[in-house]
Amino acid sequence: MKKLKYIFAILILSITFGSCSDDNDEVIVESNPVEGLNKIYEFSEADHTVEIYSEKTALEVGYNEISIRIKDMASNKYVTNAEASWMPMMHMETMEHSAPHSMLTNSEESSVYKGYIVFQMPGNDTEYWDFTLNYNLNGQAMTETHQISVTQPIDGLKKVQVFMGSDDNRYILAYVNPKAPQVAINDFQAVLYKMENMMTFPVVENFKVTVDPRMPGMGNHSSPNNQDLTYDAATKMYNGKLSLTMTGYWKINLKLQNESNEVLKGEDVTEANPESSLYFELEF
Ligand SMILES: [Cu+2]
Repeated sequence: MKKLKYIFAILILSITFGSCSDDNDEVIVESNPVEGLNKIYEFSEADHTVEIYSEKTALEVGYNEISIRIKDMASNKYVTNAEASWMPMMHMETMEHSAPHSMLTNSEESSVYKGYIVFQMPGNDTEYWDFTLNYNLNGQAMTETHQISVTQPIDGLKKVQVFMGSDDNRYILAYVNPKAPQVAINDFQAVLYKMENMMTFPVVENFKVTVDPRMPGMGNHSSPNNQDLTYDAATKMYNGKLSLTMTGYWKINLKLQNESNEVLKGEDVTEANPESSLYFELEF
């Protein structure tokens, strides 16, 4: 998308300038690969700086897209061959555990290492998160661990569920999209992980999550044309459709089903049962 915009900008510029002068074919378009993102951390070392960006203003419980840039102070350039990787870790009073996370990739923008982390819980006065970054800088392997702050979402709405399924496995289901919900049929996206142990969270493939959005403040009415979340191997995420017929508070009732359509968590919404024990919350 960014590349497309870039190409578009060049196209427009070349048309604009190309038409009035011939010697102006060296138009330099400054594109900012972290435009619109918030720089939430900057870790300065003697010879380089690590910048951490997020769409949000802070790291929150739930799904967080994170972009990282490493600036080499000697050349004053952002590093494009860092082969960066990361490992989030929570240090609790009685134990340590990691969090579901993607790999870091700079395939979109060569100087931006992008990925996501699903934080299951916030830090507090005595328990904290950090992440270890591994990368190459001028042929040297670097490892750095930085403490980070993870808070509950400012809006207080539930966007991640950590739960035990009826198969006795522990799962983590996190809301990804829509980021800006509309009164429309929205593209709905979520990620699902199994907690194998404190450090290992494999992506769960080929399960299904049924979708039943309701407005509890308005007689618990539903909406038409929702589509259950199904697994997409290309993105390793679950895609479906979320129909929102008006603005306000919605509870998105969910049911997790395995490949045999056995329900592992959640219940149908009925007259007698107004909500599922598995849900996300939305307000817009
Ligand atoms: Cu924890």
